[in-house]
Amino acid sequence: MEGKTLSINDEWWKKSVVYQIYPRSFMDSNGDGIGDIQGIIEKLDYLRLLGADVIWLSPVYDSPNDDNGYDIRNYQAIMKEFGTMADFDQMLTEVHNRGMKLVMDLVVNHTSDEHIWFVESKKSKDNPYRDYYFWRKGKEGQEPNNWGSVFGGSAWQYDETTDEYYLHLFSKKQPDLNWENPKLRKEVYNMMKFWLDKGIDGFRMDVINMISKNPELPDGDKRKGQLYGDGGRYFMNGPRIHEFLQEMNQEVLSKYPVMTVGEMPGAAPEDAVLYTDPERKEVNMIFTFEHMDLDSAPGDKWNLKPFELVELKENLAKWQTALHNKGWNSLYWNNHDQPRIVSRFGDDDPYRVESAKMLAACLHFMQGTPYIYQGEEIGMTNVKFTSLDDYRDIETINMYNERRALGYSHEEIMNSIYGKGRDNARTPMQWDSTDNAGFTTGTPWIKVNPRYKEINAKAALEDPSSIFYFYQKLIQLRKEMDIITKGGFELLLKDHSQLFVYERKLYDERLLVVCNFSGEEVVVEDEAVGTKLKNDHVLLGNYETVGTNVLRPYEVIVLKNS
Ligand code: TEU
Ligand code: CA
Repeated sequence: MEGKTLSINDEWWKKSVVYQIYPRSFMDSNGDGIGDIQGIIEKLDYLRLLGADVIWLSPVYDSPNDDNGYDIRNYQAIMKEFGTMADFDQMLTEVHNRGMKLVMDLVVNHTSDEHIWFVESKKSKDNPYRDYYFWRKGKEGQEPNNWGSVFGGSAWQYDETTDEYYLHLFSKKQPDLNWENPKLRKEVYNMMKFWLDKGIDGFRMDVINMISKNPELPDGDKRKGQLYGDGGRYFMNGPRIHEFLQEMNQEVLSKYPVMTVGEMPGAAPEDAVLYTDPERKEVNMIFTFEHMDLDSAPGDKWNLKPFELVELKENLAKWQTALHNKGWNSLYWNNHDQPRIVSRFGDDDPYRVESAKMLAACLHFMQGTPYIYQGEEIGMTNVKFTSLDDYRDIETINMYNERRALGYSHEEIMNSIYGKGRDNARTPMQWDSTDNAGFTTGTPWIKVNPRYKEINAKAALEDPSSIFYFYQKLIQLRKEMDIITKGGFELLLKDHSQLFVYERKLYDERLLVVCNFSGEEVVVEDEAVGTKLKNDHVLLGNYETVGTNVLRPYEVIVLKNS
């Protein structure tokens, strides 16, 4: 595969829709309660029917699962709970046989502490692998700096063997790799080629804008009441990030017809222009977190704040405008780290179906590559387990224990978990109304959301007006209508607190997207929009009857000017 010349249609990812699989929760084929690769193979026809072009597969590599696979012990072996390398090879062939592509998760900001590189590195200060990681002496008996870990506590772990601390921005079992070390970078590039030479079609790159740290590792600013400093400005979008990404592109990616998406917490549109400008040969697109932080108090996702539609519109419009004809957007509401969007920005009862469709259309008519997270296409909702024992996510459990120690009540903390816990997205995929939603014949590793009786893929496939077929239509339109992938974007009624209205334009074509983000009827008073609602041709709606300028609860209407 190396040395393939790229042709103009190598921007295939601009017309593609990506479906994210979180393998642990997708489909269990052998009754051990854990999703696996054979289970994925069983469901590929379902994804083909939906129309997904690309599958983004969350990590399936050998891992002790401290962070459900985002702590990798061996990059070139398959986690035994998920199956074997032969299973993987079979899955890749089956995906390609259906005309779909497979993008893998590249987690190279850190490894597991059980990775051979770290096992060696911690043995002694002069071990050849010592500077594959960040080791520092403490300061006056304290950690080397005041950074906190994303998963709670300090970002430094003391190791008495060599009387030094190692850096872990995430869990203690996820030591950060030192990208300043060219030998480490070479090892990563060789690993990437191993997977690309198998024929995979690209990478989603985990917190990839964290791999370049400010070499001084300075203390972060401490917010009032916070135990640790926020080192974010010293480890996100760091001094050598563009150099590293361009080197990775030069050494590896440029040799394959692949798609890349960088997960970039803390990246703003002006960063994204640099990361995704095709001339700079870094990545094709990035995941921003800005729209996912709008319902959090600054700096702490667990302190809930109601989201304001005006802020959401402003943010998404900013990204559409900033990257138009400069770079490329990813478009997402959901993933394995985020609560389910229908419970978050929609209404999971009684307007679950209407709001799920409205949210889907609002996103899919924008410019960029849309990502559908498993279960989003059937309107799966958040879950409320009463006991912490039913939760599995290290981030959630650490936060619970930390806040209990700080005097927060159980109810307060559970409310934060109901609103923002990552396990909202990790309850098993709901395939049908049989036990455990048809996900497993065993005991699931995490409980199934009790709403599976009404919300499941089988019911969706049997209902022509289901959310599933609405997504199928959106995916199809993206292929048929160049205006969706190429047109300009203009936000209308920007101060309206209930309506999200925008226009796409390409030459003399125009699409008008009118979304009611509220559970009330809303009259469109704006004359210009009202006239278009009356005269333009309705392309898509989420109510049986055709809309007027009185938008029903969570109604979306998409109109074409010709
Ligand atoms: O997530 C990066 C990340 O910052 C998120 O963990 C986010 O900050 C957090 O979930 C807020 O709730 C990536 C992976 O998507 C995530 O699953 C991993 O836990 C993390 O990196 C470490 O690999
Ligand atoms: Ca299994």
